[in-house]
Amino acid sequence: MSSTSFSLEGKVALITGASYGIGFAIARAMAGAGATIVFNDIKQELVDKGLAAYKEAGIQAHGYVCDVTNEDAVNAFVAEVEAEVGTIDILVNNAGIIKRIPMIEMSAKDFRQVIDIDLNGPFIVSKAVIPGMIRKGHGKIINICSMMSEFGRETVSAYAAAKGGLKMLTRNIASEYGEYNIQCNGIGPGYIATPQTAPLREKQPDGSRHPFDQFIVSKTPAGRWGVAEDLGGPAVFLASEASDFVNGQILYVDGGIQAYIGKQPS
Ligand code: NAP
Ligand code: GCO
Repeated sequence: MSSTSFSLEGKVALITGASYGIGFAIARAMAGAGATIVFNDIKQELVDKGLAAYKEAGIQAHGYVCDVTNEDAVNAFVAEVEAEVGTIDILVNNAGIIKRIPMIEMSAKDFRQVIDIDLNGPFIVSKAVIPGMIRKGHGKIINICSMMSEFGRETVSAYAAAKGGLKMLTRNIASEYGEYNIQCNGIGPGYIATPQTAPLREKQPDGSRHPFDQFIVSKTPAGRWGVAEDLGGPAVFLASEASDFVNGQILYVDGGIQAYIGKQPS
């Protein structure tokens, strides 16, 4: 291992759904390691908001409007990136949604939408990007999985099914394309304070903390929610040459929540 093993200089990194949240934090960390940042979102206003945020952070990012569930749009988007920026060396399948609905109350339409974005999306984007990685002779794919790749809980059946599937898609891409020097791994964030989990941290009418907020903090050895920036270093590692023999793994960045029985309620 050399001093440049963690460098991303000269690499083009596509992070999907990265106008804000975890995707933005991962992109910012990768830019700090030298990568050229490309991101997409489904609305021009969000892409513009993201471009402004990257610029404020001193990052000259390339933003595109693209829905990861639309295969024709994704193929056109990737071709545009390859023409305008360069062949994609690093792909972070970050775009995702969650719908918290008790399973027997959830419509098939809602279930399908979560699967479409959180599982079909990473398939579609990876399928579009891998041929370029094969031509280049290397590639890094990082799928943003979840603790729900391992656990279930009330109201998140579609999300857990999608993220469980994404864990196995990660292992399958690793198996099928490892021979082309493409490594595919996952990052499994714990509970991270982003807009996606804001409903779980809302103050109660009496000013007390949300019960789920108290639960997660009591189950995390660090005694706190993660922040998006906690994911930057692990993502740079999995995007760099330092992880060239790491393949098909899910790296959980959860503050130890999966190792801990939890603190006795006070
Ligand atoms: P977030 O704040 O809700 O951001 C999700 C991003 O994905 C948004 O920019 C969203 O754009 C974009 N997106 C949604 N659907 C899209 C589509 N069809 N095409 C393109 N972009 C799309 O979520 P986050 O907390 O940063 O989470 C990012 C990833 O980490 C997700 O995959 C999530 O499942 C995963 N994760 C989150 C946590 C956590 O605790 N926060 C933990 C584990 C895993 P719009 O705003 O336009 O919808
Ligand atoms: C939930 C949360 C979780 C987190 C994350 C945990 O409702 O349980 O949204 O799903 O987003 O996926 O790793």
